[in-house]
Amino acid sequence: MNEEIPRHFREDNLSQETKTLISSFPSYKDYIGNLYNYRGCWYYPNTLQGVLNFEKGFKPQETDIILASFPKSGTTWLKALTIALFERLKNNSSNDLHPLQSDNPHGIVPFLELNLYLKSSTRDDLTKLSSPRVFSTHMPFHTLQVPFKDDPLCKIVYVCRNVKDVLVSLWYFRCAQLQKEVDMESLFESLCSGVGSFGPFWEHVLSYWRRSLEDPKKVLFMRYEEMKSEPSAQVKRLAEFLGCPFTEEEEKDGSVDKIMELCSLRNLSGMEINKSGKTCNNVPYSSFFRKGEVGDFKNHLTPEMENKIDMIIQEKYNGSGPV
Ligand code: PAP
Repeated sequence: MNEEIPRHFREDNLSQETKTLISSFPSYKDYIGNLYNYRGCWYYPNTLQGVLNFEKGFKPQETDIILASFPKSGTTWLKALTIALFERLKNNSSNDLHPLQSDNPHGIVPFLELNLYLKSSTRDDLTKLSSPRVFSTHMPFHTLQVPFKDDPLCKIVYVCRNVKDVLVSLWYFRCAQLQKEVDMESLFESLCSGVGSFGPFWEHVLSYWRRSLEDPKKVLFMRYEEMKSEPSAQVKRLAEFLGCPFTEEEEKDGSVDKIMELCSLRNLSGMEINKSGKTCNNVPYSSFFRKGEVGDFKNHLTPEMENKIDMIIQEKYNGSGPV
């Protein structure tokens, strides 16, 4: 298999146990490689190994914070905001380099299944991390909660985005990752059928949406579109949920605006580290920043594609979902 393909797509990291296990799982070969269905969600093989390693090895702490999303829904932005919200509580001198200036949000907040647990042999000692530990995931809620068993769940922030913009964003990202033109029609079909990495989209969103309704103190459901249309209110909402609300003084001295500016796409994408750096899975940091607009799908999808997606939304959410 092509070594240039990011590691989490490949299948060169499977234990014998996993090879045996997945041989009975539903599978599908797409334009990147094999996908396997585990607990109702589709994964590339090495990613699935990461999920299994996570399920077995992760020891949750009540103070943990997990940032969850379907890919291309605003993960990078949510990570940056969370980092900035906690960083402001430290009394660092203004000469100190802000963490967001020295690393990409994905380098600071690692993915559980895609980074920390991707390799079965080398695992960082996560108990050494200071509290609150902040992690991220693209796994659906029911898989994320496996290691929690009956323990109280830690705080989870889920960011959701209009599926049509997710599709377009994913298309650009895949073209950048694979360094070739990916067929939009196939990506569209895979999103609609649900047979794609971390799919189906609808069940993913619903898993967190339902939990956020049941347990709003533990699961915060955010929407990319609301973060764009009312950033200040959404940043304050996030800060409050994370237990670090803005003080009156901070609100007066423009701290909310400063955090929004620091985490803006324009500012982050202009930083040297984001122009030249790469993730540990060999993905250029620059590919996480593109237009960041709501409704870019109008420039890419045909009316037929839009209609089909609208019909699926209607069927899946039946008027009582998150959108
Ligand atoms: P990931 O799931 O691979 O981590 P994710 O960050 O969720 O990706 O999504 C990337 C999208 O968020 C891109 O959208 P676009 O393709 O429609 O442009 C990217 O531009 C957008 N994005 C990244 N950083 C920000 C930011 N700071 N503010 C707003 N949007 C952002």
